[in-house]
Amino acid sequence: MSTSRLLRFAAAAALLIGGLVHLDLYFHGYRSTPDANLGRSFLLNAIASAVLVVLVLVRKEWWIRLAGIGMAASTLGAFAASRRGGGILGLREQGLQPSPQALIALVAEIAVIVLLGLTFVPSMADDDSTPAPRFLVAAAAGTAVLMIAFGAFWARDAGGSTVVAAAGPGAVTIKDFAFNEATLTVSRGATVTWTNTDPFGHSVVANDKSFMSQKLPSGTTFQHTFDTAGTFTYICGIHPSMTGTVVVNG
Ligand SMILES: [Cu+2]
Repeated sequence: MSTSRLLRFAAAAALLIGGLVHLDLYFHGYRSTPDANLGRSFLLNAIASAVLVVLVLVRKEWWIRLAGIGMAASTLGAFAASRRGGGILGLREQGLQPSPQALIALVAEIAVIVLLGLTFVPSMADDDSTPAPRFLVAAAAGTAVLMIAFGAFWARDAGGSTVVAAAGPGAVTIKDFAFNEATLTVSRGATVTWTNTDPFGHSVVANDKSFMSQKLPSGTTFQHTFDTAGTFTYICGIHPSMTGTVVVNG
């Protein structure tokens, strides 16, 4: 196989991994983010990745390879934007969270840029004029089937959560980027337990700072005992558009 074709083959594999990670994240949380455009951007990323995998595999035109680089670069840009300041589309993540998806996608997108970038180096652009071998066409078709299969699989199992939330009157479940119950009423002296059933980290931060959790990784809980009556509003410190209220009756 020619060097340039080998580079394209490896880049297509990296594009596929990046796309699958976004598809996974879409079905396991991000499709239910407060800002619907955030979820859509993950789905769009997966679809665009799948299309580019096929094109990069079977076509060698410079603009297709450039589109692959552009796609990976804009994904990295969005990744960086989500980790600084106010975030992007209501998403504010930290470092390499969610783990391990963030790290896998980061490595994959960088690999796409490097591998496709190398195809523009004249010494790498060896003769690649023979028609695409049959196995490349098969790999492209396999990619399309794989993306659809994973999408269908994840869409099907995304409904249920594996983490069982604490039962009882003083329980709030964090699921699909929301606090349930959004408004919880308890008696003074009650202890409220928040359980994060999302695959992503969340936190619980009172607007008046009277209670505040650390970042709660998936499956962990946070407790606070309400000793004074009143109405306490709180947000997720990572996704501030997630809001909840605890009403404490005297
Ligand atoms: Cu959150």
